[in-house]
Amino acid sequence: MVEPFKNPIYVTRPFLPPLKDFCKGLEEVWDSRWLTNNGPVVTRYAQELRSFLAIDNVCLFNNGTLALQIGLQGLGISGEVITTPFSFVATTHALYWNKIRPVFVDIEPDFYTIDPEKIEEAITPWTTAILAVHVFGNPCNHDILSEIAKKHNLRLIYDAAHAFGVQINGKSIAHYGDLSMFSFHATKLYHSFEGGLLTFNDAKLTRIFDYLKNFGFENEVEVVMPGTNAKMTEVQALMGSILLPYLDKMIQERESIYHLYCERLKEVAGIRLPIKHAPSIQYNYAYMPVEIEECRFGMSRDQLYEKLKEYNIYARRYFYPLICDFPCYKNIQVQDPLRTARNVASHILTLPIYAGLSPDEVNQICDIIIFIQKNH
Ligand code: T4K
Repeated sequence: MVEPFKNPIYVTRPFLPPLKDFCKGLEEVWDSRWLTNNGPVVTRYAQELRSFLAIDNVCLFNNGTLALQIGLQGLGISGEVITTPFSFVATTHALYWNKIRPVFVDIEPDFYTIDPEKIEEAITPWTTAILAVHVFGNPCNHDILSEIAKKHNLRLIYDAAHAFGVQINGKSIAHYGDLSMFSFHATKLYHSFEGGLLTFNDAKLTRIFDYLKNFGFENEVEVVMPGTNAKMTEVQALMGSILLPYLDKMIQERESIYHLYCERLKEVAGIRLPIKHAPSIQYNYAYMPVEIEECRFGMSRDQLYEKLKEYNIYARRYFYPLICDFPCYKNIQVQDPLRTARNVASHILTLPIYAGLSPDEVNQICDIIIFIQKNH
């Protein structure tokens, strides 16, 4: 017999710094009375991110969705963009808000990132870019994607919402493609309450993004483009800045949770664990996705998901349904049968993982999963 958790165990919980450190930082904000509109904390935080990522061009936003929307607009993307349906809906919303038609293609089965083999057949005269997602922090196959993008003169944009802290051969994933967007939402491994970051190599884009996120203001009396309001606040930047030195520790904690899950669940029939990354990839352990194979596990993913709630465990089915199946996108014609994406979306379950989840709790979650299976 296994006991349910007394308190709910969610798929994630935000990491928080010591409250006194945050309050100390707030004193500076209080003293300056500068709360938003590119204040001193945001400016300093942008500089910290530049050195942390070893990249010259960064632009901060109040959330990842607006960062991506503005990124696409600033790059002048239009027409059709090839993207993945296996993502959070914001990936496609950012296209839609730019009046761009999403062209959904399949994902590959091991890391759930866009399948490069499906891209060329989806290119039309209207295609202007590829919007790929480093889903769960798994890096896309950049070498092949950039080759295709170059060959067809397309922009390569990464939704890197999940990938902060990921490195390839010691270099941040922020360096890849024409543009990357990171989300600093509270549910991410690293956060600024809410927040978004664009990283890019073309320095000329900085001015455009700065206009677009601040109503297009050049100065008090000139508006040079119809921008919106997407600025990060001082308090958001303060949280981001205080948390940056904790990033390695947060990743290490998640890494041990991840390995503990793998160790405990490897013998359980019908649970497919994540595939190991190549040694060149320093992964961030952003999510703990497993696939539940009904015939071997003995119950469906949805049955397990519901049953876990009885034990106070709130796993999530990221990303089900596929974006193209939401009513607002159902009218878009999809040529690709999306076999892998459909299969993954109906089997995926993301288990709780966050800094602060104790080994005892992970063991209890695994005991409960095994118990549910045996007693079904
Ligand atoms: N692209 C991709 C690939 C993304 O995944 C996302 C966001 C974006 C773009 C857009 O970036 P942002 O504009 O959000 O910066 C959550 C997040 O809201 C969303 O940011 C994230 N992806 C998505 C994958 O997950 P929900 O609807 O699942 O969140 P919610 O409120 O159900 O939270 C999940 C669990 O986290 C809760 O059960 C409890 C826990 N939680 C949540 C919050 C907000 C806390 O413990 N504390 C909290 O403050 O979307």
